[in-house]
Amino acid sequence: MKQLNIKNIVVLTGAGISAESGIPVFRSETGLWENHRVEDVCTPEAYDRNPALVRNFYDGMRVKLANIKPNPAHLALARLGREWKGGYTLVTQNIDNLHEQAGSENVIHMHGELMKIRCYEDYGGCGTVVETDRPQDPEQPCPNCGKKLLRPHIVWFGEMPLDMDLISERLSKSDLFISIGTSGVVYPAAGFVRSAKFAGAVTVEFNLEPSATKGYFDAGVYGKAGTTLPDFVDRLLSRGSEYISELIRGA
Ligand code: BJW
Repeated sequence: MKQLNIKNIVVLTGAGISAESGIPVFRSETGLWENHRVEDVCTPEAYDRNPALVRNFYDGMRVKLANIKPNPAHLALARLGREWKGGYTLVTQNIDNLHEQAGSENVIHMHGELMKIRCYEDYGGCGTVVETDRPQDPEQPCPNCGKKLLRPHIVWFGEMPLDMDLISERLSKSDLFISIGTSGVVYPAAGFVRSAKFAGAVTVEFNLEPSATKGYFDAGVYGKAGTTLPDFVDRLLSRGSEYISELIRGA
């Protein structure tokens, strides 16, 4: 087997990393938008039909998020970002801000952010993004164009995820791709492991159980991310490529 020389790391996180902080995952018996049907809240068509329902849903989540704290897995990634000497990119599918609360910087939120609203381009808005920590007032004008067209800054099904060019560029240069707490069923994120493998990266997943894309991973670490990830980050920072070689040899 060729000698590993890991410089650039790309991490992808999903709902599972925030589960131990108390945010339910999407695809479980108790998850999935807390009894809302996905088509009632998570598509542009649903918003066209009933914007108040969709706004109220995200308003409720925003209020809950105010009392939720990062867990050891978020903290471990913040440490990795601070201490890794090579390139480091953290992409999250999550709309919560727990990575930032833990101290991670330059987080790429490919599915948007709960604490932001945006002037809706499809309705003739200008795309300006506004930070918010409160329930959305439909009468609030956009600070840039003045139109009252602000919507949750969330990527719904059928919409293009954010920062795809940047993510593709980072994946194409990755040496190690780490996926944490994602079921691997929602695209394009579910395809990132394949892109990373084509770029020659070693791939490792962290989950409670093998994900839908497990066949693309060189190694899997199964258990709660809050328990498994701090130890992994510790070893990666102290032993680098040598540790990853051992991990995939033992897989
Ligand atoms: C733990 C743990 C612990 C638990 N420790 N682990 C047919 C085929 C293929 C694709 C499509 C298709 N029809 C349509 C599509 C495209 C569609 C799609 O993928 N649909 C599939 C469902 C079939 N995708 C889109 O529409 C996307 N846009 C798009 O494709 O644009 C076109 C395009 C083309 C080419 C290039 C680029 C773009 C947009 C997707 C938008 C997703 N939005 C959501 C909602 C946002 C916020 C909200 O409303 O709340 O994002 S959906 C939801 O799923 C959310 C998540 O980010 C996303 C992924 O879920 P995630 O994170 O994987 O969560 P779960 O619950 O599924 O899994 C949690 C995992 O954690 C589990 O595995 C647990 O085991 C694990 N876990 N506790 C470690 N303690």
